[in-house]
Amino acid sequence: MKIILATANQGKIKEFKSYLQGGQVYSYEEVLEPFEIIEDGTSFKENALIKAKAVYEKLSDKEAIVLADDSGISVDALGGEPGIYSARYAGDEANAAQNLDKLIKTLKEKNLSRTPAHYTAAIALVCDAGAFCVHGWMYGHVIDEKRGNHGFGYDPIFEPIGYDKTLGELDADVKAQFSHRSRALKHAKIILKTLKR
Ligand code: ITT
Repeated sequence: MKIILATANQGKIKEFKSYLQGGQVYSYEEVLEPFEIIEDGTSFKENALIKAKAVYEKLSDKEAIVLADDSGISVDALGGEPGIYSARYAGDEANAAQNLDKLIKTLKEKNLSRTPAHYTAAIALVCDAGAFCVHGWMYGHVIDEKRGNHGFGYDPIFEPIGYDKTLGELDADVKAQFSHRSRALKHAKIILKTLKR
């Protein structure tokens, strides 16, 4: 089973490759010339499907399955922000560190030192049998300071429910047990089995 990941995010690629051990898993940049994908959907699901379809269209190997992940963090006290705009929170060209710093700054401005938040992942699968999408969530709190450097993106400020440590401080295998991405991937694996790939 050849799986092509329609993501350029190195943190996601690392997690997918570890969660899908045993399969032939490649990032799309390993098999295609780089090209821009415009994520103009209004939900995680729409954006995940846009990315997976864009990559599948360019592939010459139509037997492959493309997986895309659109994800983000939503803070209840900020009305769900940054949500689907998590990758662009500090501006269209912003990097992960700038997005994280902006969220910390916003939390401090609102005196939110520890407040409920959750991650969402929509995983789209596109192959010759059609297009599918599944979701996973991870609930917890965000804090207004960075702790630890494991994971990526917003992980240094996110404490999963039941932990007083951030994902930056916890080992990758702890995150793998209940992350939004691994939960969505459990559903995706059922579809992969049904497709007998
Ligand atoms: P691709 O579109 O190429 O996949 P991207 O980083 O732009 O890469 P998204 O549009 O899905 O991906 O944005 C996801 C944002 O949410 C991005 O800022 C991530 O850092 C953050 N994020 C998603 N999952 C995360 C996780 O498990 N840990 C930390 N941050 C995460």
